[in-house]
Amino acid sequence: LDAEEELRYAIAKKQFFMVYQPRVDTRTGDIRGFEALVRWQHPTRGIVPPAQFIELAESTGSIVPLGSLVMDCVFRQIAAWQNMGETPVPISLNISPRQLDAGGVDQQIKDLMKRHKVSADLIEIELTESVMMSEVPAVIDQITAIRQMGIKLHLDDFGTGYSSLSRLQEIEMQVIKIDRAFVSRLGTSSQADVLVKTIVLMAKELDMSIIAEGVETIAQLETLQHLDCDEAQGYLIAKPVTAPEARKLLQQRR
Ligand code: G
Ligand code: G
Ligand code: MN
Ligand code: NA
Repeated sequence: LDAEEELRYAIAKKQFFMVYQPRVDTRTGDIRGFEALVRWQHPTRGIVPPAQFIELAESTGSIVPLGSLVMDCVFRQIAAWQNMGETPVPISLNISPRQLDAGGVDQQIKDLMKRHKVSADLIEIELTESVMMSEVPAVIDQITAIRQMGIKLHLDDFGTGYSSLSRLQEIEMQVIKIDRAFVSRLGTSSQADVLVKTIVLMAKELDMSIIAEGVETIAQLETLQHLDCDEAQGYLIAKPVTAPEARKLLQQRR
């Protein structure tokens, strides 16, 4: 099998599972939500991270059935936590440009919400700047429909693409995630600090909340508290963990 066939086979066999990385209130440390991240449970290679297959999935179109698998898994998990009586926090899903190009993502989410009795405040969607800058009407329509369902939109990897500020306002995203490239440079130069400070101020001005990604040190977290950044995510707080571990974190940390 070549890589493309192998991935298609893996999707058909559902060799994937989700891990969950918490994001916390910068001041209190309380868990405010989890980001769902896909992993490939490969029969011989072990656990394969998305860096090794998402690009191929996108270029071959396999991201569409894989994305469906991911959404299904996440909604099932939320329903399971609800049925255990767990006080829920929102779970965010990454959606690739290619999934929106294929269409129907809004309807898929609507159906899953209904089937699993998951309310709009428990699911959030992470989109990159390139998606947000799309001029394709069908893509814009899906994003608008998702937002109108009451689902919060995160602008992922902020600062790495080309967001136009006017477009930011138009689309009405609720959350900005500052890319870890900026977070990792915090404290190394006054310039890096000013950059993050400016992004935080801009987010507040636009009435968006702000999450710093890739927080790895206490110094970075303290700087983010000082800059009034709302939430933090990263290895300092927790690596992505399995669903049972995520539940344990939730019971300990809020
Ligand atoms: O988990 P990890 O940091 O290795 O993820 C790397 C990247 O892969 C993330 O930045 C994210 O954009 C992408 N990714 C992870 N999980 C998913 C998923 O379920 N769907 C999509 N479309 N992308 C994902
Ligand atoms: O593009 P996206 O933001 O969805 O990517 C999330 C990815 O970043 C996940 O694959 C996750 O494993 C990784 N990640 C999460 N926290 C950290 C961190 O503190 N440092 C680094 N280097 N990577 C992180
Ligand atoms: Mn993300
Ligand atoms: Na990111």
